[in-house]
Amino acid sequence: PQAVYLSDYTPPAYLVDKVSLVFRLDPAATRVLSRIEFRPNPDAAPGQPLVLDGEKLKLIGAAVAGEAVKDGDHTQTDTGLTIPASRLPAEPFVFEAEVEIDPSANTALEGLYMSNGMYCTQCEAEGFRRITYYPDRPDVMAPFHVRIESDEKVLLSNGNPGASGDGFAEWTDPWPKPAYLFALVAGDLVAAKDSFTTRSGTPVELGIWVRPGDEGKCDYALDALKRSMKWDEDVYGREYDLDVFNIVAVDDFNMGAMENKGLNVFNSKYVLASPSTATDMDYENIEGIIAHEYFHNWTGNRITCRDWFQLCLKEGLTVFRDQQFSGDMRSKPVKRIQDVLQLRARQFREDNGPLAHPVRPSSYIEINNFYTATVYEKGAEVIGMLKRLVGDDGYAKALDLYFDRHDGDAATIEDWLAVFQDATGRDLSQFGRWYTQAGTPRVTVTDDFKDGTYTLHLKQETPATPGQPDKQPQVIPVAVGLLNPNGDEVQPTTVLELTEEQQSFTFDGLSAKPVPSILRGFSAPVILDRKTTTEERAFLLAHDTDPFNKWEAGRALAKDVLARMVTDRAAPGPAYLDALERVARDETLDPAFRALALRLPSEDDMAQTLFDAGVTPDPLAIHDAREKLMLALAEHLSSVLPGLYEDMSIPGPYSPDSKAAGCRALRQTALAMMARLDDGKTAAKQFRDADNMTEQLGALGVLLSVGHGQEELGTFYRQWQLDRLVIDKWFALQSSLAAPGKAADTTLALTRHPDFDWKNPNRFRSVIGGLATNAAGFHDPSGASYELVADWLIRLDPMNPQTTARMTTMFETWNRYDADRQALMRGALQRIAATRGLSRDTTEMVGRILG
Ligand code: B3K
Ligand code: ZN
Repeated sequence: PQAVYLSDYTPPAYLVDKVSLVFRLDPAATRVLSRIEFRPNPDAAPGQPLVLDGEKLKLIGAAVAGEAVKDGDHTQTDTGLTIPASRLPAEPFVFEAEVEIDPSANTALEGLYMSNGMYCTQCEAEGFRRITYYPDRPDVMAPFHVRIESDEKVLLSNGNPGASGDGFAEWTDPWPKPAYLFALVAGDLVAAKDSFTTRSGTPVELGIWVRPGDEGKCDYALDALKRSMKWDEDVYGREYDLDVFNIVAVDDFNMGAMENKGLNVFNSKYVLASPSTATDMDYENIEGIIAHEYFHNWTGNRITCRDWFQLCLKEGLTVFRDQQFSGDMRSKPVKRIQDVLQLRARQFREDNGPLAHPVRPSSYIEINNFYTATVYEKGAEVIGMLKRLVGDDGYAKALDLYFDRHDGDAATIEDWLAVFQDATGRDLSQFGRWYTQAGTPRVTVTDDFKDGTYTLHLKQETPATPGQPDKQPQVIPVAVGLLNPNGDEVQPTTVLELTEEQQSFTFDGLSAKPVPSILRGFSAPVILDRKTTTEERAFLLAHDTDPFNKWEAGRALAKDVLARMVTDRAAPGPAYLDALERVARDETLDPAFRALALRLPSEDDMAQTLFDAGVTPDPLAIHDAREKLMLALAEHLSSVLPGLYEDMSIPGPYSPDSKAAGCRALRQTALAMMARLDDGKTAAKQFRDADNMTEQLGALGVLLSVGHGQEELGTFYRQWQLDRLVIDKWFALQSSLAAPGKAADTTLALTRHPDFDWKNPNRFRSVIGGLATNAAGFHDPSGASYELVADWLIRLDPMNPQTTARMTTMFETWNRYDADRQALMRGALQRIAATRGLSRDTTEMVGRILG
């Protein structure tokens, strides 16, 4: 397969002034009639052929300027249609085509496909070319008019509704958009409706479209949508710009959701919620994803990307915005901690392995493989750093300028940085390296104290990554505060700008050597390396005024303890246990924060931490140590836990609000520890009594993790067998919590369950992806799990390359492990690579992982 390079970018030869489409829907033979008004691009070389993308299309007929295009007038390949310049008028012209497509055969879930008998589309990144011939690239933007002809009850597309009647509906989207934002949905749907009036007084009709029977599960999503619309007005000054905003829930979907203009399409998992079927985490995800897709209306749709290398322009910024929103709706510190946990679990992991790539990559084979944690989450961190460096006012000015200057544009990262330079006067040339250099910088800190002056010596180093052996220093905002030995803050948070490879920063007039609190709020996506003592960590856990670093101190303590348990079989010492007891007892702390502080680092996180420290991680030893630490902690806290468990129970009906969810999170943490002492009795009772999914599923998970719960699994299944989303949880729980030696067999048995509908991405991810989160089970020394996963990826690939390719990342950490596991993992990957007819998506991923 051919790679595409950023450096090869050329502007489109033809621009589009208007698109009109007619869809005659039929499951196996849908006709798409297109009428496209083209005009030569004044910024491109003249006299070029018209190159249209098109895949899996049956061309019925085409015409240029009203004249049929005959054989020999054009070249048709399986990737598109080219009409030579000699056949094109020099002036604007109309291209028309009729094609036939087969949605029922579309298992890749890209383009127009069917899910549970309903028609839906997914066009980002390059799915529109499976609908009709078109210049399928984001820098070609045009208004669309769509007519859908079908007997389906509900016919939806982008923009505002137009004429409709028996068997047809028309939609007009006045806002120029790239084809990847096109959407069409048709089916037997019902809507939960509401409305929102924008701040300038324009009413917007809101609809969430679901299958009949699900309309009662849309309240939370609707509420989250209204809060998102209001927030974007209040915080970014951005109003919605159409008469309607529709969301459709779809069961078969390759990812979370899609921001199509005026018609978002969602994985039903991120829309539907009721207290008895959705967990607190589901509610939180729904809120965040509804917001994310809505915010794309300005950051992504009104201003889009010039080319797919600029993906972080819309994704990094929109993630940053949804994180801000969730922080405002819930607890800012807790949200920050959760985001950093995610960043480390997904992005640091990626950055440390063979798939490391810059936030703005410079080449790709399959763009769908670059919707990564680096583009999204590190992309958001980069914006957080920009904001820190230019200040809140600078950020606000820059964003206003961005919207003013680029509304309607397909923009680049250079445009984005220029806006910040112009609005604030700050030179951002060095900052630009955050977009082009891959790898997680390591910042090493040493300090000294003399005559009242405290000095921090900072050193940065970014490791080599694939294709990038040498790195330049980046500008790293390091937020620092200083505490007196008595616990008072003597230096409030200040941002040090580390721009050189090594730099020292001094603080004068101190009466004693302070305790530094470094990288407050996780002010940069780096690994902080500083030799320190258990006492100092316990001190910061007790006294730091920065909630992130307070949590971080506890986390570092836990990691130290766990590492020593793994490497030296050391027992957990009192410093750690006492420090956590103080957290557990501290009622001034937010329950959600306490839950996070009491939770142990994940096994995968520990594997990475040990690997970073030069130790080859043994997943079984890590699992064992973590279980032991959990037990030690439970024993140490045995007098606190029952009270905590009781205090955190909330009377009255379930409410998904963040305060209640925080109490339940702490209660769940207590329950997990108590199960180590009472053999799961409290959990079994909670399972029986639960009136909401958070507590029911929480109890079931705890039971499984202490070797019980078989009976409850049966009860749960019988109760929920008709609810797909709940049964996904039932599957995921079993593969992710199976005891290490039983994980492969358990997962194999699950794949033989009659409800294992492997063609449904959610179900496949629950079972096979669940095994990936079971670190000790996945890395079974026999290699049985690796083989099982490889078998299933090989089976899924011809059906659904995108989901298959994404899931190969289960193997991205192979180079952390011992020689035997490395050989087994590489063997599984090679077997996938050797599969005849492997998709280019999976071929690219496996090739990069093998290196
Ligand atoms: N933009 C979509 C992701 C599309 C993925 C294509 N493989 C969802 C989002 O980030 O909002
Ligand atoms: Zn997005």
